[in-house]
Amino acid sequence: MIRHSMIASVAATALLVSACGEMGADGEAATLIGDGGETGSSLTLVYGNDNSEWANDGECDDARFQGDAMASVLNTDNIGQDASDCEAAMQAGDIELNPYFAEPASDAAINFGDDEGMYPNDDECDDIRFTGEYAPNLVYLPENIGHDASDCRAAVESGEARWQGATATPEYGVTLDELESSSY
Ligand SMILES: [Ca+2]
Ligand SMILES: [Ca+2]
Repeated sequence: MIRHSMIASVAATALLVSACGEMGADGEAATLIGDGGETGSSLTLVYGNDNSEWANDGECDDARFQGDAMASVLNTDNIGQDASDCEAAMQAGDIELNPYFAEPASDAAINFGDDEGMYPNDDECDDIRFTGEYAPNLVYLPENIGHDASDCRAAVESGEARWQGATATPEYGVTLDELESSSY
């Protein structure tokens, strides 16, 4: 799988999160469970690169995370592109993985969340944790992570959408730069 080869190649900048490991009593949010139906295995969380325009500004701009060291305004285009800031904040204990990105043991175990996002019930899965052929045409907002449950559940059940989870190289959809330089 693409994700596994990618993980191997960037292991040097990665944080190993064990499903039963060192994150401590409140480590549930950062616990990842291996895919392929296995439980109790570990998965490597890849921070990615520093290509974001907000890299190295002392705040984590990657919407996969949450906590005190997060930037106040997030944008999904920065997922996987603010590695140094986010890794430093994680090591300092100032951020954690948003629990919505924890790897489910199976599709049946996905926590779809609720319908409190910006675009519920419009027959499009607007949560960047999922992808599919439709994804390049969507504008993803951090506000929809875990908050477009009915649409995304239906899309997964129909096969239109699939889980991409905490990958550092998601399908970003229409980015802000593209929006600003076009007539979207
Ligand atoms: Ca940053
Ligand atoms: Ca929707």
